[in-house]
Amino acid sequence: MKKRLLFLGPPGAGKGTQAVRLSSKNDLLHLSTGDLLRAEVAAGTSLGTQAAEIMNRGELVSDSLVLSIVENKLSSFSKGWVLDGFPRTLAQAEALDLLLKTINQPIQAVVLIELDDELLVTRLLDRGREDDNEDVIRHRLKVYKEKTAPLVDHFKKQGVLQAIQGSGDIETIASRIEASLI
Ligand code: B4P
Repeated sequence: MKKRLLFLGPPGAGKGTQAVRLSSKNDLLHLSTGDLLRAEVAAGTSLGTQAAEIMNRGELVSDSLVLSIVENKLSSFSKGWVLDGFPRTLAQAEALDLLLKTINQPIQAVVLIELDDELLVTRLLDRGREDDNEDVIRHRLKVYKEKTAPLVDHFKKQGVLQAIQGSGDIETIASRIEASLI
């Protein structure tokens, strides 16, 4: 199975849900920039205070802040990893390309989880995290389309993109993902 993976998709598509499942089953590092940022917020660090305000508006945290977090984690782990919610901008994708080249760990697959906007909104309203209210969710979808969706072409050009239909139950989607990674 491919072991250096990246999960891409709109907010609420299930990146976190599937990345946790796949990484624990296969002993891979799960690196979620959202979780790492929320840990900084919970710890009350100055980075967390800056990030909380941005996240609660549905905006993206700055590329430099996110990159510093990722570089530290990724360089120290070579068994395989699942990147979840990172990169989210072209600048982050280009920085990641460079980092992976330096540490000689190329991406083997980018799993794009696709789902209709209305289903995304319903799922996130059910989840009810601090940044999950309808106005903020719709703003996050807009930011996704503007800033993150261009990464689909970026990774398509690298020949690593696998699109997965994100509707259905969690197990069904997990099976689709595993089948695409053989
Ligand atoms: P993230 O933490 O990445 O969260 P997300 O995109 O909202 O959710 P995800 O797609 O992982 O959905 P999940 O599995 O939880 O980002 C939060 C914020 O952090 C961003 O808005 C941004 O501000 C900041 N941030 C993070 N990374 C950044 C970066 N690289 N650069 C800048 N800023 C960054 O699933 C959603 C819900 O659906 C859950 O409740 C789940 O239980 C449910 N669900 C999942 N699969 C389902 C299924 N098959 N059927 C029904 N429900 C399902």
